[in-house]
Amino acid sequence: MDERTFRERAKDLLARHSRSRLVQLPPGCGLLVDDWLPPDEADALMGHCLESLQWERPHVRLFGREYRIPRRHAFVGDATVRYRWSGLEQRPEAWTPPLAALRERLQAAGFAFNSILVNHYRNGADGMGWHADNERELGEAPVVATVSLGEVRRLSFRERGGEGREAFDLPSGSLLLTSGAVQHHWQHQIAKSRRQLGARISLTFRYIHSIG
Ligand SMILES: [Mn+2]
Repeated sequence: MDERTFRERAKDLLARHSRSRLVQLPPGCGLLVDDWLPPDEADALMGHCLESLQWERPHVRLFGREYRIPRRHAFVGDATVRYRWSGLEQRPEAWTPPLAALRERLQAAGFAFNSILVNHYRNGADGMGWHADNERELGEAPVVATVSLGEVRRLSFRERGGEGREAFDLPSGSLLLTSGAVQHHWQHQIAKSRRQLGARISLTFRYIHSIG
């Protein structure tokens, strides 16, 4: 999706949510909606994900080294989608009704997705290092939607080859949408923390194209 279309659709959402703001990640941008889900709905969805999804902690290859990811993850999507990352090829598990309903809502706002990469950060010792969501199967300008549940964690951004730094504390029930240019020009991470932190789940909606 091009930047102009993203901004137009983001503006529609901005007008409908009082606790929302546009954030600049030049030349891209993001839309942060703090109250996308009411608290009780966010809690119920977190319980649903913990009970229903097939959680794994796979070993991945990164920079020639094999290690076990410091978090749990699950992958949900349309049956034909395949996700390749860090030497793995993953088949999705099927949409559950609550997750399908969440996708419908994003779709109604003009953002199409066919899968969710779900991460479970069990406590402050879990995290994710610097990276961009720029795998080839995400296409040229991938919009990513992140719905956060549970503990507030800080998502940090750093500009590639530049001085830009941004960070957002993502509350339970919030939605962060990032435009395609963000993945080209910025990296992001969930830093580990020495503080006592409860569990957080992030639902990261993507559109994965099939590549021959
Ligand atoms: Mn990511």
